[in-house]
Amino acid sequence: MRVLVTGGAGFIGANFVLRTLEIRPDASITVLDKFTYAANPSTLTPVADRVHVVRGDIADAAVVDPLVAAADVVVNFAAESHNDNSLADPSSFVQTNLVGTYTLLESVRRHGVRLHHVSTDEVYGDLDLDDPARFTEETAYNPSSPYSSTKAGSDLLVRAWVRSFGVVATISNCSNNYGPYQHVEKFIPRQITNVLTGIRPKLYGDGRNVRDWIHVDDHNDAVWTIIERGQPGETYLIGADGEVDNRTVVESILESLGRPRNAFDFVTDRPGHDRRYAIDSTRLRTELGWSPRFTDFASGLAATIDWYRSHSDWWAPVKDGVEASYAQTQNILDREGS
Ligand code: NAD
Ligand code: TDX
Repeated sequence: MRVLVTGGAGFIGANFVLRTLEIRPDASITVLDKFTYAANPSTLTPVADRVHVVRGDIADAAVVDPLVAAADVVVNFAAESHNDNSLADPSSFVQTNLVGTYTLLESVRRHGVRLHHVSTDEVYGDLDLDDPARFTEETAYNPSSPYSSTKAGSDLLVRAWVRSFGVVATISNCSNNYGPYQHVEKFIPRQITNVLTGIRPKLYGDGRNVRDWIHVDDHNDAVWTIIERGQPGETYLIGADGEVDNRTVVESILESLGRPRNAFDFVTDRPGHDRRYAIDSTRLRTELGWSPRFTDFASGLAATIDWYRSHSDWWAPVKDGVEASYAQTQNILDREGS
């Protein structure tokens, strides 16, 4: 199978490439990636001789078209993915998440190629902490941020191209991923690398917001399950029953690294901060037979902490810049709040 992986140099896409080489050695992989700040070229260096890497933009039809024409399936991981960045400047989110997805859709339509579109549970908005409900495939879209609204828009484009033009596509909406090769702007790697570099972890607001954590390999195995067994035109939710509040995550990281559990700071909250996400993945489990392998978040987190501890060469070059940018954002939020 010839697989075009867009966004294959980012966190989840690169893990998808590495795992595919392991479990489907016959697959022929091409990566199309713009190599924004979020990509780390060194992630794919060890497999450079087994993957064809193209530097380019999913919103550039001239680049996209020949690559799509030469593929059996396109798996779209390419996106602007960080909520905090989308609050500072939404423009690249509109461009990549909406115009980029549109460009891919027009190309798979022209060439009759199958698409799997990777999306997020954030399209459903948030839940109260005490709400017994979880998101299902039937939950109404209600996104909160520029990031999640552009992801929601991209999903709706895919659905419309399926219905109006007969494009063969599936969509998955997954919960929060953790694991190796995640950019240090994101919550878990930020706090691990903060502790490793002598900075106190930073918790937004009251720290009680809940995320539903899933290991990135479980997400990517689910994506393969949907590519192979999913019904064209359908949406599948991916989650591993991993609800944990942010404060508990930070306390676990501190404890694992031998620091007092209270050695963190509360900082000004993210504007519009979603309270809780929770996925009901019954459909994926019962209809397609997928189940997660990493069912113990504590041990998955411990392995992730070990990975960051032993791979400072991967993250250290960008750590100071990320923290400088967060400090600037916090100053602005503090000024606006006072
Ligand atoms: P990431 O930011 O780590 O990686 C995104 C990749 O896309 C980067 O390599 C970047 O260079 C590339 N890219 C950005 N704009 C591009 C463009 N215009 N053309 C080509 N490449 C471009 O993101 P991630 O965390 O790996 O997320 C991948 C996908 O999974 C996204 O669609 C995201 O919405 C979705 N998702 C992420 C999570 C999560 O917890 N991280 C959860 C659910 C869904
Ligand atoms: O320093 C921090 N302190 C903090 O308390 C950071 C960076 C985050 N947080 C909180 C905000 C969230 O409640 O931690 C939680 C997780 O934050 P992020 O890592 O920014 O993730 P989130 O906003 O939940 O979105 C993630 O999951 C869904 C991904 O970034 C998205 O791409 C994906 O769609």
